[in-house]
Amino acid sequence: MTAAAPTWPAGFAERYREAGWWRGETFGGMLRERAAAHPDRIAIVDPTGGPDGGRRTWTYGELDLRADRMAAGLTARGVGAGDKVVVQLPNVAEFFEVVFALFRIGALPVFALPAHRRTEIGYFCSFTGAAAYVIPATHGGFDYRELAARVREDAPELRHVFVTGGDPGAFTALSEVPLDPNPEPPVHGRPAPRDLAFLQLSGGSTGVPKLIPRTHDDYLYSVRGSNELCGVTADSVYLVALPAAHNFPLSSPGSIGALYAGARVVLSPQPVPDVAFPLIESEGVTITGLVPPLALLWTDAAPRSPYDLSSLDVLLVGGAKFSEEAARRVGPALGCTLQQVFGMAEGLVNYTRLDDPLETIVTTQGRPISPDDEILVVDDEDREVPAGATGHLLTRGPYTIRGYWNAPTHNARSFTADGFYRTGDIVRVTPTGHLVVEGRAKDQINRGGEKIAAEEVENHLLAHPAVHDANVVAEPDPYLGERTLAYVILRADAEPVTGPAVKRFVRTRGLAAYKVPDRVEFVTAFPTTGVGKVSKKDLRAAADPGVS
Ligand code: OOB
Repeated sequence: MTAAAPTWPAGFAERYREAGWWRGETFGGMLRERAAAHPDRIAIVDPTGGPDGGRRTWTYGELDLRADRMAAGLTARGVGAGDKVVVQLPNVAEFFEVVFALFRIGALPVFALPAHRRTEIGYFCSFTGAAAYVIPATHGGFDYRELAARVREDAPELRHVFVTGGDPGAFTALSEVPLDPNPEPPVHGRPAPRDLAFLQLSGGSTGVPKLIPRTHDDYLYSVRGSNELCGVTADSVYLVALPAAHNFPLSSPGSIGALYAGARVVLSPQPVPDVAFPLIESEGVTITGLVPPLALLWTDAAPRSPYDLSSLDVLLVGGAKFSEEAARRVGPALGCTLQQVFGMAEGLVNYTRLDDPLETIVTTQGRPISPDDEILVVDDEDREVPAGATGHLLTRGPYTIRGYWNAPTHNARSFTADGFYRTGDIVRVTPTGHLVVEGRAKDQINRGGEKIAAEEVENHLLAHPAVHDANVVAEPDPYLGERTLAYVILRADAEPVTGPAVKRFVRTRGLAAYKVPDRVEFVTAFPTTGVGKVSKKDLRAAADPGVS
């Protein structure tokens, strides 16, 4: 199938609607309803977003109006239904103003992370033919205007760059986009619930990242289901500690979950205890989500912290495997319930339940949101393994995509003929239906929740004039879980080169810093399989003696 976004066959769609999973909701409509029901409740707290760097809040009514004004302004500038807009914003209130405006227009946000650089952003812009790109002026000491200038050179279709939080330089200030203080709410091109809402990024295991097409109906179901399982109500206060655009803090249950419930979203500029703990105390945060390295940091810091963390009810931990020992420390240290989450931007999300026995919470990664989430555990030949045995996780369901956006070749590999997504994760299922993640078959490094496609880094290494061949694998790291090890064979006639020089080279290629190999090891040959292919399995085993 060559359609831009493969979708659910009619029979499945009908079933998901009949079951009440898909309720015909849209993001724009959802916000409108919440704003009508409780206009004066606070929706967004941006602790440093005020004019003087102070606290700024938007009520549901304000967010709704801002989204309409922004939608009208973007429409006036020619951003229309179906256009792609690369959104690369940190945890600031404008993130929500922009994405809800795009949702209302029916334009698709392409969610980039603040860490992405020229290589990634250039690819997102050219692959999607993006009409606009939204950035902060600076963030974390980095000037995104310079990045935008470089990106624009290679992206002729990019008509607009909008800049928030500082001097826009050669571009347009985001605050200048809304022209009409009381615009007519957008009607034309209003998206239907089954339409695409946005493109999310995949962790990836291939040379170029794949884009994940999510619809209004399917995503809002995963959010509604998450709220129920995570206990999110109108009284909850969700702290966005991880980058706002990532699927975990967006929807599990995340900021969108909180807005769906009519709750309050607090944006933490950084996820570290020094920044997040004071916010937990001052804003009365009840729930948040972290990747394992940050959960370790919080667990270590909490007992010595002067801040009152007693409002925190639930800490979700996911994105990478959380060790049982670390999981056991969360409750006592933070005085809250741990909820493990094993999710993926492609869809399927598993949670331990708040009332699961502690042993289940600390030793499993949870079970699916939906009774209609189908789970298959198969061997290398796609045959189901006996109950409880370990194998490849395949899944299909009401909020798991049926294919990546514009990627028929990938799709043939990543999905079975009957529509199951090959997650690349190795799992087993306990008698209670909980999943335990035992490993990974995809060629990826999970660096503390940040996913790195080995092939992407290998391609950058191969561009170095002294490099003959390269293979990138994970090696264990006590804090991150995994870090990146690059095995490199130099050309026989090459000038000698050091590991740090190779890392510097990769850095100059303009990609996110977390993808630069942590360590480079020079070798003269790679182990091979019986048929003479490089054996990543043996390379991984050499990097981690614990792996078979
Ligand atoms: C989340 O989403 P992605 O798309 O960045 O990464 C998905 C992959 C999974 O296929 C798995 O390999 C890994 O991340 N993963 C875990 C895990 N949670 C995710 N591996 C072991 N244990 C876990 N608890 O990472 C994501 C999306 C929504 C909610 C939470 C995480």
